Amino acid sequence: MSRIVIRGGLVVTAAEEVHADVLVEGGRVAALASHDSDPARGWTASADRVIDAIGKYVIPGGVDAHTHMELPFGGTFASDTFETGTRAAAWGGTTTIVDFAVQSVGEPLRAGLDTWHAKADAQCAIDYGFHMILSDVNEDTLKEMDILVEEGVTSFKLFMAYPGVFYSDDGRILRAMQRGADNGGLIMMHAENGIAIDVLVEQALAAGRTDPRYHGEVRHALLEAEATHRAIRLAQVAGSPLYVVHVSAQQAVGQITLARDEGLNVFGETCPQYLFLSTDNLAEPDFEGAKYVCSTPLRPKEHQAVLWRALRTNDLQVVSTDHCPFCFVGQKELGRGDFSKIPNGLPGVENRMDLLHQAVVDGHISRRRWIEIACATPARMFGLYPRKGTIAPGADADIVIYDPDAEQVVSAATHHMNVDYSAYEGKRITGRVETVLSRGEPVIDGREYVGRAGHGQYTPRGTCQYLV
Ligand code: DUC
Ligand code: ZN
Ligand code: ZN
Repeated sequence: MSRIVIRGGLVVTAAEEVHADVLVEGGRVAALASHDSDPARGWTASADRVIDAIGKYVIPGGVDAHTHMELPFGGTFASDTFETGTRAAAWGGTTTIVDFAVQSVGEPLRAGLDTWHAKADAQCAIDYGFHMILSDVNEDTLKEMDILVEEGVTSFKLFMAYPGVFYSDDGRILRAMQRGADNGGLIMMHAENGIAIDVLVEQALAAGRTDPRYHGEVRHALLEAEATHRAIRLAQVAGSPLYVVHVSAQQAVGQITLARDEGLNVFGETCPQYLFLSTDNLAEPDFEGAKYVCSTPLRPKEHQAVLWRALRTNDLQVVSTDHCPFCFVGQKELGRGDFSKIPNGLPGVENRMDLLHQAVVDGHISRRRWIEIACATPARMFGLYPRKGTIAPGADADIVIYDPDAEQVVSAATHHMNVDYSAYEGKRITGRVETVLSRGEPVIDGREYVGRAGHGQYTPRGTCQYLV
């Protein structure tokens, strides 16, 4: 059994920060001991490998609970495969993703899940699990939900947006929530009023408002807040927990805060794009704004402070990426002259841990909160803790050696995602991943990729660990 010692770093988890040496045995964390204490010296003497982490942080690998590798959308596919996307994730210090398998209308859940297994099998550099997108709630698929929960697919995304594609009406949503209340499945909601949005899209296009910035205008913040409110009340009626994905509008945060103050099991996620980008990006000239088209959309800058505050006060609990990359050339360009044809989604799986470290440097969040919102809470929310999301005896040795002082400039020229632009091009960041272990195996070693497609294992999940 291989023994690795990570020596001299500051171990940061959601719970504490301690100068400790970490012993990894057989792919798991075996023990922590005070740096250079007698036991730690003993491990070092007998280790197969000692990783020097002096001056570095030793943090749990990131858990990105919201990615869309190879997602079919708007007549094209998200440009990262499971191979390229999980490799890029590792470069950015993420060691687990939870991607979304998609049920097509008229098909069983099983068919969608099998398709996503086939896409990911033997391709991934890091471990992965699946949520299931429910596009067609009916008697059969409700029964299938029970089976999937038993198998470790314990969360189901529903859409109040995208009529005719992923959309579910309130009755279907209520039924899925009632089933989730019974079987322990967590309902994840894309909360935007898609019926109203489609009216506004039609009106905008008819009036000649075709540029990317109108994507942000028609997807009104109040239509996110209204849908968030409705989802919360439907979940309350069903007696089910609710996880609202990609929250971007301050009015939607307000609805979640209210629900949590009422004691409801309502949770919220936001994404780096809503914390660092804004409608100013959507308004960039020469169709450059298309690079920033995603849904929910980017909001005016003023919303950012509300999102940061909600992350500090735990009104929002998770930062995931909603990684859904489309190349500018040939993909985003499908929407030249009609913003509604721009495939929705931004790349980011490689950038999340660094951007959130920058938020630590900038004083938005503490170091431990960084690890909490990016590692520990997503692991708990989606039934992966304590195997993932922390550094503790028995946990998988998914560990990142992070240099908090390194300077980097984000660029498509140097990133590893399979997409021809960066949403954060030119942004200066303090902090950088140096080495990444996945179950004790190096994936990134001193800024060199040493991983392999197929190392990453499918990871069935338990149910949400936050329910009260
Ligand atoms: N939002 C996006 O931006 N892309 C894919 C699906 C979604 O809900
Ligand atoms: Zn969504
Ligand atoms: Zn998504």
